[in-house]
Amino acid sequence: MRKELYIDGQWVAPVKGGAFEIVNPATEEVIHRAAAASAEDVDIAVKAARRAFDKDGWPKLAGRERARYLGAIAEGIRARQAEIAHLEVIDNGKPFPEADWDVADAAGCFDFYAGLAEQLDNNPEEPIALADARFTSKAIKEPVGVAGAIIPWNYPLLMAAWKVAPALAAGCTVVLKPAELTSLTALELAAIAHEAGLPPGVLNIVTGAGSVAGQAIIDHRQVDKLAFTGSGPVGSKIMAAAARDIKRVSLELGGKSPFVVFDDADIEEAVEWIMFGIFWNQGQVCSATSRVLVQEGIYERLLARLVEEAKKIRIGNGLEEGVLLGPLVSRRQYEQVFAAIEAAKAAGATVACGGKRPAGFEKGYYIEPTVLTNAPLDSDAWREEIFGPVLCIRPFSSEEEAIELANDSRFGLAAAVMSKDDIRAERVAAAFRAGIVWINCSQPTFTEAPWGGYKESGIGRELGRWGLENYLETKQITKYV
Ligand code: TAP
Repeated sequence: MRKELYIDGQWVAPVKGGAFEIVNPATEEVIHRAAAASAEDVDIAVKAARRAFDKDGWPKLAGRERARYLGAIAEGIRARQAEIAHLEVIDNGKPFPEADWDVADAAGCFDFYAGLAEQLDNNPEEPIALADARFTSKAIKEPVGVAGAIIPWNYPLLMAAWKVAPALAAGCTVVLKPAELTSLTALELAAIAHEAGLPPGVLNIVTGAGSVAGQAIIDHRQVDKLAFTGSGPVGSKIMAAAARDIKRVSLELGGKSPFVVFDDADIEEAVEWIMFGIFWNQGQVCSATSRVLVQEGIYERLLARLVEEAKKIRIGNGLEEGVLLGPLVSRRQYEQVFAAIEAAKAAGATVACGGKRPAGFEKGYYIEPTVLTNAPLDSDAWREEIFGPVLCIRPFSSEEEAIELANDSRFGLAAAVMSKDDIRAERVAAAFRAGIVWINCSQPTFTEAPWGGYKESGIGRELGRWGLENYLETKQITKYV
């Protein structure tokens, strides 16, 4: 494992020589000491990215040439899929099959954007019909420049892929900072990009603290665009920093996403999707459907089945076979989630199941799958992101009430509805104020489809062709003929 920063195509020690420890959340053991980048290191990385963009010709390469590098990175990830998934488990805590899936998806993301890079060659310009015949005009797309990407710890490699792949496809160069908690697979990505022969400076990966390395990226005058996934407060800081020199910004922030289940839904299917929607990745998912609304006719039966199934979930070290729920990512996250459960109880919520540390674990940041009922509508438990395996559930009577409750949130990342009545499901889907809507399921995510939120859940869309647009400018060229 690497103990250095990847800057300008080389592994380098941080200027000030700092380091920080990475802990396995299942064992609480220190598994790595990573390099802590300072503002000086970030400055060197940004200048390398600037040179690669302005002078070395990365943006001038044909899309198909950039696609070859992206394809090679995808291949490099696949060639070491199991090894990288193992790192993700010991770093983040998630069960191995989930990590394995994430790694495969990250490779798929590089392949997808390789395809879009090639397509840029096919549509280099769009003619514009002008009313004034003395002029001709066309629009072309150009890369934004140097992109600063800051990512969270819940999907470490995948979040890196969601930002690096479209940025490189568009012709941008990148400085990426992973979360301190989970830096290991980003360093592997740097090694893979290096093996793929990516030119120096095109991708730079700096590990380190958000308040130091992250802040230095967002403050840097030579960064043209910031792409961020993480918490709302840091998202606000990024917008404020970007406002100073009008950097382009895309933000994917948190949510408190509703899942509306009508009384014609199959209870077993609903329970399965509800559990997937909140317990996958220990509930540390921005789009987790953490507020479940169930029509009153089936509420009691569904709740009973949900509690029964939640209690059966096998908890343990993500490396053990059959484990479905691993530890939370860090002691801090674990304490925050417990504090949220305690606050929910104090506000009047009832713990239908979970709410405790599971028995038999001496080490590790484990929390039982938790279902809360009676959380008051004005409580933090109902309104704020908990980012753990904690679900709030309540009954509703009418479609109108369900939509009102679902949309009564400052967030608008995702929403789900389940009903056998297709017309009703489509109607409710249309009424949700959210960027991602699932019908009869929760959480399936596709590289081809736009991902992002309404309201305080963010700005801009990642993935699909929308993800590429984040890294492109539009230029008008008009000629007097
Ligand atoms: P954040 O602080 O938002 O961390 C996300 C990223 O931003 C990390 O790489 C972090 O670096 C970096 N960062 C922190 N301060 C920064 C600054 N001043 N300038 C630039 N970058 C900065 O999230 P967290 O503290 O890990 O988690 C807190 C809560 O955020 C969670 O409980 C959860 O509710 C929410 N969260 C949401 C998401 C998604 S996907 N929406 C993901 C993670 C967390 P370091 O961590 O290395 O310091």
